[in-house]
Amino acid sequence: MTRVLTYGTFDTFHWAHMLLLQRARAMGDWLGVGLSTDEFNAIKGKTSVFNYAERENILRGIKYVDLIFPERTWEQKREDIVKYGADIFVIGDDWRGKFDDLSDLCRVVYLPRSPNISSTLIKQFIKTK
Ligand code: C2G
Repeated sequence: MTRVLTYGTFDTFHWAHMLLLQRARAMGDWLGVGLSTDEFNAIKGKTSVFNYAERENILRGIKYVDLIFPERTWEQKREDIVKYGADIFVIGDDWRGKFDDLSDLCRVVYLPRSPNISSTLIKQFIKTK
């Protein structure tokens, strides 16, 4: 059984998030998602439109996602990989290189980030309405 982990805020859930989760899940038999808490978002310098509970509720409805757990720190990934027995860590290549240090524990894969869509763009578009 190949177990995959990914992490993110997944605010204003959109098709690129879905594509990422779909591709991540397709790399194995199980996908766990470390969902950034509102507090961790602040550490990441992000504010999300939807809070953790609302974002988690959306991910719960996605068939590619087998487990959702809070992402509270940058450092927890190593512990999570061991805890969940992850074989692969996947994330968009906007993070290319940033998580190579995990490669002693599991395969690290950076997937192409989808162009022309982001939670920021969606928020900006709504403001102009
Ligand atoms: N993503 C993508 N294409 C986009 C936007 C996002 O492929 N146009 C991917 C990101 O690369 C990431 C996932 O979708 O793999 C979630 O994106 P965000 O919610 O923006 O997550 P981020 O803020 O990058 O958090 O510790 C890791 C961080 O928590 C990642």
